[in-house]
Amino acid sequence: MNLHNVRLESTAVRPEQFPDTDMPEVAFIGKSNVGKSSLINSLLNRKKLAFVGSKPGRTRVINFYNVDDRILLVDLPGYGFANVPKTEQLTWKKFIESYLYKRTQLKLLVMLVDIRHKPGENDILMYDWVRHYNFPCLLVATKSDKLPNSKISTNIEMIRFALNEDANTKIIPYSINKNTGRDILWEEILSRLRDQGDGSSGFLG
Ligand SMILES: Nc1nc2c(ncn2[C@@H]2O[C@H](COP(=O)(O)OP(=O)(O)O)[C@@H](O)[C@H]2O)c(=O)[nH]1
Ligand SMILES: [Mg+2]
Repeated sequence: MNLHNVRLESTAVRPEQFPDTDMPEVAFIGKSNVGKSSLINSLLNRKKLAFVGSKPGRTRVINFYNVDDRILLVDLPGYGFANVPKTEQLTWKKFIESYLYKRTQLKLLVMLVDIRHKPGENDILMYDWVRHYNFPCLLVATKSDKLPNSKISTNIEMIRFALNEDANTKIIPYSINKNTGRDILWEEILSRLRDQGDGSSGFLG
């Protein structure tokens, strides 16, 4: 990845608007405000490509970022809004599911949780779904700069325990301010895409 050619490929509010490409997709999922868009910017070395909100946003769009015409990074709308009407939540759920269930280009999920907090009910539901379908997924604990270093491993263990995972499951602490985790996450993403070995991923090597 040389990241020379990074751009917004498309923005979808309906499944018909998902881009018609055969690039492998890596989708970022997690609570609203957990840092999905920031993480995408950080991975891509861009400051303002993906929209970062100071308040929990209510965007219901899916943004696809084209990375060197090799991969699409997909910024999914966050779950777990307070004060969102049930009908709106249901629409959101259906939209996300239309992506997660049907998108054959989707090769890997990156699920984000805030390193400071125990994963919530929605995180656990999401992660149960991932496990149920045995979906390739990397776990990232965001905002690690907000914790003293001495607490990082304790909180990683707390998250691991809440998600019912064992010591073999990597959870990558990440800080967009300190760039912590960036190299490891890129490595993991590329290696997981290569491992898919579906014949179309050879170009990643
Ligand atoms: N300190 C710190 N703040 C972060 C980090 N990642 C995201 N944020 C902040 O968290 C807020 C929400 O980020 P955003 O990327 O919009 O979250 P999204 O709703 O999941 O896309 C913004 O104010 C970001 O600046 C991080 O690693 N460290
Ligand atoms: Mg966002």
